[in-house]
Amino acid sequence: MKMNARIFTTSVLAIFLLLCQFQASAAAETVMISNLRVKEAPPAATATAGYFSLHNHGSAEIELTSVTSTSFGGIELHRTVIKDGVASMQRQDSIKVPAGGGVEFKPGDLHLMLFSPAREFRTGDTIEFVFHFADGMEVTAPAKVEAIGDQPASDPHHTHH
Ligand SMILES: [Cu+2]
Repeated sequence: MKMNARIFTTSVLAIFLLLCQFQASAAAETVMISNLRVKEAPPAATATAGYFSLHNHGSAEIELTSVTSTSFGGIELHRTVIKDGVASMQRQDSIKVPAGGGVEFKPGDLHLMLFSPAREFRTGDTIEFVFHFADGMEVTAPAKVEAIGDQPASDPHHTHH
């Protein structure tokens, strides 16, 4: 009887591990997070920002609800809005991405607001993030720390006025 119990336990564990692997690969095929980067901040900074590209290769809409990292005390989804020449940041509850679509988190637009860094991060450091979606899917992605300017990258469509 003791032997049977052990075989049973081992089988359950094996199936569980297989399921985890399946879920991980399914998520990786559906969601692609690329160019994930964190803006280098001075040692005393209480917050910095993160940027990335997200593409939904699945056949259904996905909804990014939160991003977490053990390297920060708190993370919010923000959008910078310019109204009457004044820039302000608005917290977003979630970001929906249609099937086959994508969204760009970039300077001057959508960004991750990263509060209370656990330590000082320097250019070249790697920080791990977990992206959480409304359907329970989780995607882990590494970010590179970079010196990123506050202004959006120059857009060739806007160089001629
Ligand atoms: Cu912000």
